[in-house]
Amino acid sequence: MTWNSLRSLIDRNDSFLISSHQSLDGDCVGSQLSFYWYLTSLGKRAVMYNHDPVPPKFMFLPGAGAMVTTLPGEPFDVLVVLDCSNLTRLGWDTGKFAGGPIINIDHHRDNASFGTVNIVEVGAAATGEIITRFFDEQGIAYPPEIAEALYTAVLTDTGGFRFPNTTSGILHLCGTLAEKGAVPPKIYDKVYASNSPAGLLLQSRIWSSLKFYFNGRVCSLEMPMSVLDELGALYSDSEGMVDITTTAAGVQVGIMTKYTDTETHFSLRSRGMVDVGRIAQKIPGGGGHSSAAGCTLQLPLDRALAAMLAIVEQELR
Ligand SMILES: [Mn+2]
Repeated sequence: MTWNSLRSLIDRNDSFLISSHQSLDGDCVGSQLSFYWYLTSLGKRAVMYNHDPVPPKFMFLPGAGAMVTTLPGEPFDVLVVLDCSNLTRLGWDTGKFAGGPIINIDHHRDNASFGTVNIVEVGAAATGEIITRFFDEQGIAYPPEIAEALYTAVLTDTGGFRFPNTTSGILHLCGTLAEKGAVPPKIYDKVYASNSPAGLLLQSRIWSSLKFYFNGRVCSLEMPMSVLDELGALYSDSEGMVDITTTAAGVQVGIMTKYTDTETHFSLRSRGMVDVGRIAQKIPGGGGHSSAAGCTLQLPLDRALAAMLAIVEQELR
């Protein structure tokens, strides 16, 4: 039923602008590449535009070089928003699409159902999972490079098959993607073994900030944004570090801050006992999943961290 409304909206229109949330992750990139392929295979005009550039580790995916960070001047019939819970999180002004058709495909539970067609499955491990099922259930045959893009989406949103969303269903789905041409060790190598020297130096600097709170139930890391320029490292070089904070025995919540003099961003992780999505939602603009979420406070690090720790403390077991 839902697929029908998606397909008929696509059939009725000719041009599509595809976008995802700020700070693109593997699910954003893989979902966009697969949906872009689908639309262009139908003879539609499509552009992938995002507020942020593709992180270098995802540039191995064929077509990633076509993703742009400048909003094209020409009009589009339809806005396609993938893996993004609301229009604000896109990070760019969607005003010119107001009142027009919007396709919204996502798995974030705080999705605002802002689309004309909303395919929001909070039980899906990744937006790439939803798109894979769309292709498979509709008999849409895709080439190996699209299987690779979709596999990357699922791999990264399951934390490399570590998060609680790693179910037998998702492993079967990835098996299907491997049969269709995704090569798991190649993709693992590109996504998780692609550190630059500057990236490793950045990580060593961030590790030196490691702290524990509340009898070891909370673990935190800190990254001043100024260190990126100092070391010639990229924001994305710190990705995944917050996931390691919750590998210490006894840690219930992992926190990573990224801060300037006036603003502190929090990445939050849980190993299951605490719902960090609920914590992030207490901050305006914050949100995410129960095991991985984020929010930003317009405060310097010390005051922001004190405020966050006070909220987290109430949720600890
Ligand atoms: Mn996702």
